[in-house]
Amino acid sequence: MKFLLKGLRNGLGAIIAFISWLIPTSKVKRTSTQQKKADEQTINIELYQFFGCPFCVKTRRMIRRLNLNIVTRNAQTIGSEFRDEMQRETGKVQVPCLKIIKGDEVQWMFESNDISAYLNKHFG
Ligand SMILES: N[C@@H](CCC(=O)N[C@@H](CS)C(=O)NCC(=O)O)C(=O)O
Repeated sequence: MKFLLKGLRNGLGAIIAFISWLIPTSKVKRTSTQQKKADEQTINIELYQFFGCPFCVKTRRMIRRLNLNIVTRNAQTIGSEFRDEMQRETGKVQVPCLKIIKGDEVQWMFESNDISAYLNKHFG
Protein backbone atom coordinates (compact mmCIF):
# COMPACT_ATOMS: atom_id res chain seq x y z
CA MET A 1 0.00 0.00 0.00
CA LYS A 2 2.78 2.42 0.99
CA PHE A 3 4.61 1.48 -2.21
CA LEU A 4 1.46 2.16 -4.28
CA LEU A 5 0.89 5.56 -2.68
CA LYS A 6 4.51 6.50 -3.27
CA GLY A 7 4.22 5.52 -6.95
CA LEU A 8 1.00 7.51 -7.29
CA ARG A 9 2.60 10.56 -5.67
CA ASN A 10 5.65 10.33 -7.92
CA GLY A 11 3.49 9.90 -11.03
CA LEU A 12 1.34 12.88 -10.10
CA GLY A 13 4.46 14.89 -9.34
CA ALA A 14 5.94 14.06 -12.73
CA ILE A 15 2.71 15.25 -14.41
CA ILE A 16 2.82 18.52 -12.43
CA ALA A 17 6.49 19.00 -13.38
CA PHE A 18 5.66 18.32 -17.04
CA ILE A 19 2.73 20.79 -17.06
CA SER A 20 4.89 23.41 -15.39
CA TRP A 21 7.57 22.83 -18.04
CA LEU A 22 4.94 23.36 -20.77
CA ILE A 23 3.69 26.66 -19.32
CA PRO A 24 6.03 29.47 -20.37
CA THR A 25 7.47 31.89 -17.81
CA SER A 26 8.36 35.48 -18.48
CA LYS A 27 11.98 35.73 -17.41
CA VAL A 28 13.58 38.68 -15.67
CA LYS A 29 15.84 40.45 -18.15
CA ARG A 30 19.34 41.58 -17.21
CA THR A 31 22.24 43.14 -19.00
CA SER A 32 25.21 40.81 -19.40
CA THR A 33 26.99 42.62 -16.55
CA GLN A 34 23.97 42.25 -14.26
CA GLN A 35 23.61 38.57 -15.21
CA LYS A 36 27.30 37.97 -14.54
CA LYS A 37 26.86 39.51 -11.08
CA ALA A 38 23.79 37.38 -10.39
CA ASP A 39 25.67 34.26 -11.54
CA GLU A 40 28.54 35.12 -9.20
CA GLN A 41 26.10 35.37 -6.30
CA THR A 42 24.20 32.18 -7.11
CA ILE A 43 27.36 30.11 -7.43
CA ASN A 44 27.08 29.64 -3.65
CA ILE A 45 23.42 28.60 -3.69
CA GLU A 46 22.04 25.11 -4.28
CA LEU A 47 18.46 23.86 -4.33
CA TYR A 48 17.88 20.50 -2.64
CA GLN A 49 14.73 19.09 -4.14
CA PHE A 50 12.61 16.21 -5.44
CA PHE A 51 11.74 16.29 -9.13
CA GLY A 52 7.97 15.80 -8.68
CA CYS A 53 7.35 17.65 -5.41
CA PRO A 54 4.82 20.45 -6.11
CA PHE A 55 6.58 22.83 -3.73
CA CYS A 56 9.84 22.15 -5.59
CA VAL A 57 8.12 22.68 -8.95
CA LYS A 58 6.90 26.05 -7.66
CA THR A 59 10.41 26.95 -6.48
CA ARG A 60 12.04 25.84 -9.74
CA ARG A 61 9.53 28.02 -11.64
CA MET A 62 10.51 30.97 -9.49
CA ILE A 63 14.19 30.31 -10.21
CA ARG A 64 13.40 30.07 -13.93
CA ARG A 65 11.40 33.30 -13.81
CA LEU A 66 14.21 35.09 -12.00
CA ASN A 67 16.62 33.80 -14.64
CA LEU A 68 19.00 32.33 -12.08
CA ASN A 69 21.57 29.63 -12.56
CA ILE A 70 21.07 27.66 -9.37
CA VAL A 71 22.30 24.10 -9.16
CA THR A 72 19.65 21.55 -8.17
CA ARG A 73 20.47 18.57 -5.97
CA ASN A 74 18.35 15.45 -5.97
CA ALA A 75 17.57 14.59 -2.36
CA GLN A 76 14.88 12.03 -3.14
CA THR A 77 16.76 8.78 -3.39
CA ILE A 78 17.22 7.11 -0.02
CA GLY A 79 20.90 6.66 0.74
CA SER A 80 21.97 9.25 -1.84
CA GLU A 81 24.75 11.74 -1.15
CA PHE A 82 22.60 14.87 -1.02
CA ARG A 83 19.75 13.35 0.99
CA ASP A 84 22.23 12.01 3.54
CA GLU A 85 23.98 15.39 3.70
CA MET A 86 20.72 17.21 4.37
CA GLN A 87 19.70 14.72 7.07
CA ARG A 88 23.11 14.95 8.72
CA GLU A 89 23.41 18.75 8.57
CA THR A 90 19.81 19.78 9.36
CA GLY A 91 18.38 16.78 11.16
CA LYS A 92 15.60 16.28 8.63
CA VAL A 93 14.78 15.75 4.98
CA GLN A 94 12.36 18.37 3.74
CA VAL A 95 12.32 19.86 0.28
CA PRO A 96 12.59 22.35 -1.24
CA CYS A 97 15.59 23.51 0.76
CA LEU A 98 18.04 26.18 -0.24
CA LYS A 99 21.66 25.70 0.79
CA ILE A 100 23.33 29.09 1.00
CA ILE A 101 27.10 29.03 1.46
CA LYS A 102 28.59 32.20 2.94
CA GLY A 103 32.29 31.62 3.42
CA ASP A 104 32.66 29.09 6.22
CA GLU A 105 28.99 29.33 7.15
CA VAL A 106 26.17 27.34 5.60
CA GLN A 107 22.55 28.35 5.91
CA TRP A 108 19.78 25.84 5.17
CA MET A 109 16.51 27.50 4.26
CA PHE A 110 13.30 25.46 4.29
CA GLU A 111 9.75 26.44 3.21
CA SER A 112 9.02 27.29 -0.41
CA ASN A 113 7.44 30.63 0.56
CA ASP A 114 10.54 31.69 2.50
CA ILE A 115 12.79 30.57 -0.36
CA SER A 116 10.70 32.53 -2.88
CA ALA A 117 10.77 35.63 -0.67
CA TYR A 118 14.55 35.34 -0.27
CA LEU A 119 15.21 34.93 -3.99
CA ASN A 120 12.80 37.73 -4.88
CA LYS A 121 14.42 40.04 -2.39
CA HIS A 122 17.93 39.40 -3.69
CA PHE A 123 17.32 38.87 -7.40
CA GLY A 124 13.83 40.11 -8.20
N1 LIG B 1 5.50 23.76 3.66
C1 LIG B 1 6.56 23.14 2.93
C2 LIG B 1 6.10 21.77 2.47
C3 LIG B 1 7.23 20.96 1.86
C4 LIG B 1 6.90 19.48 1.76
O1 LIG B 1 5.86 19.00 2.22
N2 LIG B 1 7.81 18.73 1.15
C5 LIG B 1 7.70 17.29 1.09
C6 LIG B 1 7.80 16.83 -0.37
S1 LIG B 1 6.46 17.41 -1.36
C7 LIG B 1 8.86 16.65 1.80
O2 LIG B 1 9.90 17.26 1.97
N3 LIG B 1 8.71 15.41 2.26
C8 LIG B 1 9.78 14.69 2.90
C9 LIG B 1 9.90 13.30 2.38
O3 LIG B 1 9.07 12.90 1.54
O4 LIG B 1 10.87 12.63 2.78
C10 LIG B 1 6.97 24.04 1.78
O5 LIG B 1 6.17 24.88 1.32
O6 LIG B 1 8.13 23.99 1.36
